[in-house]
This record gives sequence, C-alpha cells and structure tokens, in this order.
Amino acid sequence: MNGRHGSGYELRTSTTMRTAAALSLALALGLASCAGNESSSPTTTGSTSTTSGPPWTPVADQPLADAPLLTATDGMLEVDLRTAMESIDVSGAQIQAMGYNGMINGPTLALAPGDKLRVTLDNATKEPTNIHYHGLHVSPSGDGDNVMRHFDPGSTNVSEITIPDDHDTGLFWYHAHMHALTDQQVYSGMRGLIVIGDLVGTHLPPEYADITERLLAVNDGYDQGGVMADKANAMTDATIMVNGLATPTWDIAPGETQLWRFANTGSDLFYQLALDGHRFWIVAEDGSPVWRVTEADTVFLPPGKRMEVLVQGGAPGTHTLVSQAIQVGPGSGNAQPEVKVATVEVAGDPVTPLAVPTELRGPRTEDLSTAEVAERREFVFTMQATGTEFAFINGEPFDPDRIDVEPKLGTVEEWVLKNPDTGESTTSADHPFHIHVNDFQVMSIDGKPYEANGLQDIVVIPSGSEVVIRQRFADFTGEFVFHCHILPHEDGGMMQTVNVVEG
Ligand SMILES: [Cu+2]
Repeated sequence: MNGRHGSGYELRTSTTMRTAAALSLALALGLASCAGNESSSPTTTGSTSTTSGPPWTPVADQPLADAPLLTATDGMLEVDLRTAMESIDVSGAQIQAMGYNGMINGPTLALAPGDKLRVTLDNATKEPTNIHYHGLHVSPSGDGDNVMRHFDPGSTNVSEITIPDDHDTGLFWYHAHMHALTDQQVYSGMRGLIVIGDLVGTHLPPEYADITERLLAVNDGYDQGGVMADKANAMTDATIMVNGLATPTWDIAPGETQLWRFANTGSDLFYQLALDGHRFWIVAEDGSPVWRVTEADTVFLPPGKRMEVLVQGGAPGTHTLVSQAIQVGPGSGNAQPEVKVATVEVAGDPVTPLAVPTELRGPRTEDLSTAEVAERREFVFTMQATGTEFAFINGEPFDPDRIDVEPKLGTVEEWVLKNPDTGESTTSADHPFHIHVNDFQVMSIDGKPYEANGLQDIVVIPSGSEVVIRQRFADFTGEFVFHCHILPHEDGGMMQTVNVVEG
C-alpha cells in the first residue's frame, strides 16, 4: 500500500507528527534550554516514544571501516532493505535505532551508468517511510525516485530506477524522505551511500588508477535514553561519526595521494573539515566533476552535500581531522563549536607525490551561463518561532496536493532564492537549498557574479542573502520537490513541489 498521499496515515499518526515536528522546531531553532531536559522531554523518535534502553557508550578512535558494498552485476543491482526500530551496534555499543538492515549507515550501492537499481524495502517500523536517491538524475515518477509515495508500516514496497547512460560519476546517497518524519528517520539511520561509475578511471590521470579511495559518510549521533536521536545545532554533546564509527582513525603514507569521498549524511549539522598540515584538491562536488581542480584548506559540507577531494600525506605523525567552529546563521543557537571528526595517521615509507591535475579528463557538465532562460522565478525562505508548520517558501508550508512550479521539459530556468534575515535568532538560519532530479549552477550571490566550478545539488542560502541559480529540467517529466536540507526545516514545511511538463 503506498497511496500517493496516504489518506489513512494522517489520522493514525497525527499526534506523532505534531510531537516530532514540535520538538524538531525547538531543536532546529537551537533552543539550548531544551538541552538540559532530554531525559524528561518527549523523544524525537515519534511513534517509538516508549522505546528506551541502556546508555549508549560508543567506542571512539577505532580503525575506519566501510559499510557493506553491493555492486551491480549484468546491469542490475537488486537490494533488500529492512527497517525496524531495533537494537543496533553503533561504534561498539548497542542503541535503539531505525537503520537499514541493522546498520545506521546502510549498504553502499555501486552502479555504473546504464545500470538498473531495484530496492525492495520492508518497513517493519510503526511509521510510514519511503526512499529518495539524493542527487541522481533519474525519473521521479511511479515507483522511481518518488518521495510522494508512502510505504505504510508493515508493508513491503519496490522502488526501481535506471541510471542514464550519460550520468555523472561520483558520490550520491539514499535516505528516507517521508515528509514530517524525514529528520528522525535519517538521523536514526535510514541512509546509505551510492557510488556511480568510476570517478578515478573516468576523470583522473592514468597514474591515479591505483590510489586508495575512502568513502566517508559523516553524521552525528546522540543518545536520548538509549534511543538514537540528534541535537540540532548542539554539536558539543553529539557523537561525530564517520561510517557509523565515533571519530575513527585511518592512515596515509607521507606523500601518498588518496581520494577522500565525503558525504554529510546527517540531518542538520554543517561540517567544515580541516586537517592540520594538509590541503585538499576538490575534484567533484555533489557527484558532479568540477570544471577546474581547486585547492582548499577546508571542505565545507552543509547537510546533504558531497565533496570528493585529493589529499597527499604530510609530515609523519598523528593529525586530527576537525570540523571548525562555524556560524550557520545569525543567532547564538546557530554557532557550531570545533569538534574532532577523525584521526589521520601519516605513517609508512614515503611516496613520491603524484602531480595534481588542474583539469579533469572525461565528460564535462553543461555550463548554463550562456543558456537561454525560459523563465525567472523567486522563492523566499522564512521561518516563524512557533507552530508545527513553522518553515515556509513564499509564505506557505509544504502541501503535497499543491503544485508550486510547472517548468517545461528541457528548458532552463533562473531562480532567485532569498533568505531574509529577520534579526531574530529563533527565525533566522542559513538554509541549504536542495532540488531533486536536476543539478543547478550558481550564478550570483547577493548580486555578485559567482564563478561556478560545475553543477551542484546543494547550495547554502546564507541568512540575509540571495542566491541566483540556473537549472535545466532535462529528460524527465513528473513531480518532485525542492527544500531546505536542514531536515527539521523540511519537515516543518520548507519544501515545494515541481511538476515538469512536456513543452
Ligand atoms: Cu533551512
């Protein structure tokens, strides 16, 4: 059973939704006063509020490990996922969580352009769910990348997509996208990585063929009475994890070149990664190859974002990968302190560093700066301090029965994304904009031309700023959404529906 709008579901779970959304609001707005009350406040896990367990004591500093890798064969990858609220081993200790197949970072799905993916999802939780393939250029219709579907509790549903032959190679991810429950389902563990194609073989020089690649899914966990929860904008008390391990350790030889493939698969925290004594060379952003390889001191990962970077081992010794102290909105609740993310051991025999390319080989994504613009539209992102539906686009919360935008297939549109600063710490925040199905190019920020370095699927609209983007609605008609990727904001209403129609 997965009716488009699941009419029966609202009645059964409206209390859950209100509880979850209200608490999400408090958390999203950075209300530090909540912090002292977790044990007595309603759980953020909605219908699972009666669940509790012993304290979670994750083991830090373990060697990095990967999620299980599932690879397509003969053009097809069939994956069975089961989600349930159950006791899961997370970084060496048990905690109640709703992951996929007993993990809070599900299996990594590896496909080549042209392959098909068929996911059979057994929903053994007490709440509806669904599945979204973040960043993939695939059909949003029917049983494809369709987040309008509801997979009812106790039901098993199939989702099937075909990766186009000319799809970008890079890092993507999948996660639950059930409106009003997305935040809790993602932080509880309904997520995993997707690798499309061979980034190294397609885009890097031949001498890079054998470099070590690391898949690095970064997110946070928080023990709320033995149940996996999160603390939006309160990074201090959260456990920062990579691939589900608390601040793990990995190594690199002096001079060795590795490809580190970062994804922020958390629900609301931003990471700005830095490694002492090291620099990064960005080769892909949001699963899209860059137009020029750029050198950077930090890797900025708003929620949902992927950045794939080359790193060369520096001086032998122990180095700490941190997320730097950053401000992700004007209010005090939007200050994130510096936290440790991982330990990198530079050890072993020195290696002669490879020459870092300035440009990539292989297919290049379309530059939309000279494209004919068929339509210009404006979207204003705002929040209010109270209410279940507290986050808006153009003054309205999300309504699945409303079509907000109807672009014509194949055309390019220019969108102005505005985030007015209300001056209130409870209603101002930076909003990471994300749209399904198609990538976009950033054209300007606050009126200043932006030197884009490729296409992307996440861009932060800073509080008090406006960002102009262009996107081509290529290949696929049908309904999909755009939203803020701070998931409590999405659940709170900051989402709209696009319906691409034949021209
Ligand atoms: Cu937001």
